[in-house]
Amino acid sequence: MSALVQTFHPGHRVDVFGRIRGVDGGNIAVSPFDAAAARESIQAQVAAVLGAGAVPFLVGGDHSLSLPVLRAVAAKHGPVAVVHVDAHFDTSGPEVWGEAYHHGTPLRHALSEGLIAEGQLYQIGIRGAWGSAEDAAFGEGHGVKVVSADAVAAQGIDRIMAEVRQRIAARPVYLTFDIDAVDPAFAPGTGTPVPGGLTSREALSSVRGLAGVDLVGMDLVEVAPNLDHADITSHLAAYLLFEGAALLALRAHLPAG
Ligand SMILES: [Mn+2]
Repeated sequence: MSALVQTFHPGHRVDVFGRIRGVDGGNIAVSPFDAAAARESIQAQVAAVLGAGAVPFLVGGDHSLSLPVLRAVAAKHGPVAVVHVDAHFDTSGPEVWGEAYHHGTPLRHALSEGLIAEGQLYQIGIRGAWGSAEDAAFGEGHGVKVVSADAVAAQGIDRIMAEVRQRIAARPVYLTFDIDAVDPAFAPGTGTPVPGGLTSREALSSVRGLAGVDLVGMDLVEVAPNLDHADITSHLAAYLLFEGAALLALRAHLPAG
């Protein structure tokens, strides 16, 4: 992505890849037939990245990816704060299709398994129609802080992220960014588009607004290049990952190398 994104961040005034070293770890090999085995493979390979002292950044792929990653992250750091930018809660139960594990359920399992610190899930960009009034109940029962896309428009993303940052304080934080949080006008290349979402500028600011936090991992999921137009969505995804890398650079103490 270096051809798309130069390395100096003008907002933070930091040369991101002068401060941190990044490596493309390639693809995680997973079974195409056995989802449980795929989750175990993902968890093991992310655990290896964490064990090497690196901060994993994952590019999906569907959002079911986040559960095994969070299992590995919590195994190292304990329960973490999670910033979840998405149109959807992703706390569905198995009642719809009879399957407990899919791209609509990773946050439900992460909460149930205690991978997320008490009161430290922040869901930003939520909107669209629900199955029923009960859709919000699971998160409410776990003290989830929900910021709708309308609230972002009304209050401003910078103010919202300042509050999130203050509540997270020194906790380790994992960022899971579903590209469908962004309005389909700015990110058409995704499987479950919902009108009324974040602008690309708000999306970038949602990550930039975490400056100073202890980021221990990130994923960027649900990009579907086959549904994209003129690489709009892929370019935004690359810039969102760059914003995440900039968060690491801000806290890096390593010399360039
Ligand atoms: Mn999602």
